[in-house]
Amino acid sequence: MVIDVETGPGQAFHVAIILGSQSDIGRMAPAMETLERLGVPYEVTIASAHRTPERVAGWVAGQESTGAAVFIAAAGMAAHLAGAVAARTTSPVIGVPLSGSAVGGLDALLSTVQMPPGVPVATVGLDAAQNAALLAAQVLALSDPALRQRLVQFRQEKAEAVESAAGKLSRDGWRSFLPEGDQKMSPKHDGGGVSRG
Ligand code: RP5
Repeated sequence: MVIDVETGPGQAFHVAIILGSQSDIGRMAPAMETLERLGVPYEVTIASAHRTPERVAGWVAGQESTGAAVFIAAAGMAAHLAGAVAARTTSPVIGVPLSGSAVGGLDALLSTVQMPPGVPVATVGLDAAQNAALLAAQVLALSDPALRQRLVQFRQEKAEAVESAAGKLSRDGWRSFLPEGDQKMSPKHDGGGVSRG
């Protein structure tokens, strides 16, 4: 699948996303959504470092030849995928370790982050699909001022959400953030804070 958003002359680079399994799509959806929101072209595929190693190699080579500037590789369990991609390209590779295993994703985290010297993988947090997309977009923005401006706007929206939450807190109190049924939480369970309001 190729999503080509606002690509014009001089903007041929794209982000190449590889998922270890179709079972990873739900956790990685925020990466695709974020790239679309930022107007960043991307391609996405499924290939496994263990089940289809040749497909991984062929896809990475194909992506390099068609203008992939950054790779995002997401996998769970013994997550060798980001390392396998990094072994085949000198472009930046962002690894996303995925949770969901019997050990809660610690296996994927260590497999992705602990690369041996010489073949780096820029690892984001467990299931941190949006951060992977933002980091990839920031790399592309080094040579794309319009994208950089969209990233600035994205940060501004995040800041406004914090300002809005802080305003609600001082206006309506901390209980207003709790679900309806929990708003009468008794003082012994409220963390012991002293209210001056
Ligand atoms: C990894 O193994 C995949 O990235 C996935 O997170 C995990 C389980 O894969 P499935 O058995 O669901 O295909 O390679």
